[in-house]
Amino acid sequence: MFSLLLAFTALAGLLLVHGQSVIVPGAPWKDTSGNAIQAHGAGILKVGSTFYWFGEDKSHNSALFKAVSCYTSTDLVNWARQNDALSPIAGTMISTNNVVERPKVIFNSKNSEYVMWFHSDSSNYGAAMVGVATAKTPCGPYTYKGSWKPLGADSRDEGLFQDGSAYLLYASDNNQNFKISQLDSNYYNVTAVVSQMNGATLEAPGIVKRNGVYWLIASHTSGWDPNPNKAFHATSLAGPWSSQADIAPESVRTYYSQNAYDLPLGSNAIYMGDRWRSNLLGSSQYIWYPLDFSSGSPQIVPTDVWSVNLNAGKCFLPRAEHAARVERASTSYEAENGQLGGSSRLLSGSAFSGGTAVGYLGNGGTVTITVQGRGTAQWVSLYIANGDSSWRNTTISVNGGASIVLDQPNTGGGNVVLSIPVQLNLRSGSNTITFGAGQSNYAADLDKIIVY
Ligand SMILES: [Ca+2]
Repeated sequence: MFSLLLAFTALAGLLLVHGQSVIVPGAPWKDTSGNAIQAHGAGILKVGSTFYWFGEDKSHNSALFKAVSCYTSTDLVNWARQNDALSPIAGTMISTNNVVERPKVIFNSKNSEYVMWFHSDSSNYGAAMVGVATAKTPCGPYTYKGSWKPLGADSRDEGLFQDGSAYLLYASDNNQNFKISQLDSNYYNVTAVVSQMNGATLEAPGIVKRNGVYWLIASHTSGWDPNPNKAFHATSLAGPWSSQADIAPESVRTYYSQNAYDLPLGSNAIYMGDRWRSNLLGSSQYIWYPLDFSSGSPQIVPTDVWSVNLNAGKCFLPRAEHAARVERASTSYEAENGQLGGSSRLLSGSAFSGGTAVGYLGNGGTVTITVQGRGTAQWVSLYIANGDSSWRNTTISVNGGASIVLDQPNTGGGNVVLSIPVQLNLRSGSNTITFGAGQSNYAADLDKIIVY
């Protein structure tokens, strides 16, 4: 298991003005300059003690190419934006009318060169190519070498894996067959398919090697919408690959995310996914969770607020059930124990904590929950159910103050619960938090909240 110890300093440092110390999946992530991190479809490269995060800049809320961004961090929490690693070139396959997705970078020691591979496509995803670019420094800027179909076949979602040699992992043949192909010694092209999973319909691949076993983690194909990502294992990259296994309960659709990268950490790993928001792509969020291998098969540990001890190679999980271990405990409050107002009412459901949630919030229905605060800004996770096919939102008012609006994804069913974080300023001692007031639309059903 992951260490369940919580360093006191992890929460004590929560509000450092000049640095965050915790990872909050699904929150708006800011860089060290205070701007939204734009690095979707992530690829991570480690050079010395520095992590480089490459990704798609979707600040223009479009799938078309704007830039491959490059961020640096030494703690996986505080990220500084550097120069763009790759920028559009008119008249090529990386123009602003093209698609550049899922950039991944590896180091080629033979040429002392960083090599970036990405999904290179036309605006209608009909070209289905890989693109390659190179640089002498991690953030580049990279020099574009070209785009093509590897070995003449489609390549859309892709990743790279290094294990002595390097390999391209990619969705091929109209996303029907999944392939792993070896790269040449320069990492400029592929040489041969080493494994092919026919009919696998996999996207968004990553591989983690553990104790001689290769674990392929990938989603299936459902466009921007989430699906239950799966794990496959083999003792050789050439296979045979196992049948698929769950990395999370199927109903939660990988906690509304799609795999982007899987970063080894000690004997476990970190799952790094995207919560795509197709109609507002730049607001797509990052869902990073500990990936626990202790059961023998990788399992996401859904943790609202957590931290990483890179020296120990461990994730720290300040979960409510372990609150007794920590001085600044998180506390769970059932919504049904709050004060219902207007047309809100109790809902029964086996997925709800205590078997009950509060529904019909918004459009005249409210619930007010009294919580204890520490006199500072604190993370609060809302456990919600939204059975619609689209997102909802809720107003939140603390101690009767001005409301903020928190977006609430569809959870995949009215009896499927996901947690959504928000940071609220709480005073020391008792606070009231009111949900759903002053909005004409319905908010998601509220099961409980956890105050961290
Ligand atoms: Ca409840």
